[in-house]
Amino acid sequence: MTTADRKPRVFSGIQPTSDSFHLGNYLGALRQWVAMQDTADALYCVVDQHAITVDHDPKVLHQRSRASAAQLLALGLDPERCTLFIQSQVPEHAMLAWILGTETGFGEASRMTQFKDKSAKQERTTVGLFTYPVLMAADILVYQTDQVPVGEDQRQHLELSRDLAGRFNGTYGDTFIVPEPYIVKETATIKDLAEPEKKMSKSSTSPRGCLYLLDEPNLMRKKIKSAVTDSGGEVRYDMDAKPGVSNLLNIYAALGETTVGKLEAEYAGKGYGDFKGDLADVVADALGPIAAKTREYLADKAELDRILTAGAEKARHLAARTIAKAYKRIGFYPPVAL
Ligand code: AQP
Repeated sequence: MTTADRKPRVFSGIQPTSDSFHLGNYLGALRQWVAMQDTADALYCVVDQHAITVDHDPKVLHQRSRASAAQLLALGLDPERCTLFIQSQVPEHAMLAWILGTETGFGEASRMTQFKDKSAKQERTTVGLFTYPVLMAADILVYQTDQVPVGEDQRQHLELSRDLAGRFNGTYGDTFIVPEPYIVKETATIKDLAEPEKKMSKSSTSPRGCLYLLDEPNLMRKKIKSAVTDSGGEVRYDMDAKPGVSNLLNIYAALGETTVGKLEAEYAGKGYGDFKGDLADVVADALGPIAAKTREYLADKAELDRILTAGAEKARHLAARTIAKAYKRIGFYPPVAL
């Protein structure tokens, strides 16, 4: 079957490295995941194998993988319309990562900025953290993915995936689809609320900088109201001169389903106080219900795990086809059936 005969294949993953996803994850990626269920053949994955590239506690990792899946369902992923699974349940990702690692230049991998950032924060840096982008390429290529909805911070890794697909195809013959990034410009990088020159991240240095989807609505309101804004009281979009207000405008436009231009007109002549107060309500209304829905999914662990196992079986079926092709191309014997 060619790409023209089928819906575009979409794949993306998220790490279970915190108890709750944050607003950056949601607007940068997860909202697109939900929307693309209807337009694409979508596979979404909780990438627990990526999560062990930094220090972790096995028990906590296991709980967070399940809690991550529950949040994804609470956000609107529907197992009838997409394939949702846990990465480690599909060993083909790691099988392909080994092959792709042998195609990756050491210098090429050394240029990955996420490795530089994350290794600087760790006491102990591992080969696994270094080869993270190769595993990510395998995640994507093993499903013959057309589009990958991610935030801007993943663009460089996506480029590597494209390069590896093209290189393998050129050397061994057509094997992989070369994937395209799907990055929504307006929400490509949601900034930290306390330090708007940095991206919002769970490793924020300020407790008010990162807005978690499972925060209590009142805490969400407080975080928005105490967000760093800029000098001058004008609600105007200017990412260079007014990064704090511009970030809030992007968040408001995305969650309030309006545009930055309309918001600028609406708040002309009004101060930051009114603007932040209204945004606080928009955020709390949009995200507040997620916590209760997540708890509902977590209340029936057996059903949740059944959904994930069914997703992994579906995913594995597709991944095994690519592995068979790649193994043949590279000169391996086929994997034996159990
Ligand atoms: N601030 C952001 N703006 C837009 N998109 C973002 N993403 C992450 N932060 C932002 C996107 O979320 C998806 C999942 O990424 P991840 O698995 O790397 O998530 P994370 O580990 O939770 O990201 P953090 O918080 O940024 O981690 P640390 O603190 O470890 O660096 C991806 O599509 C990503 O682009």
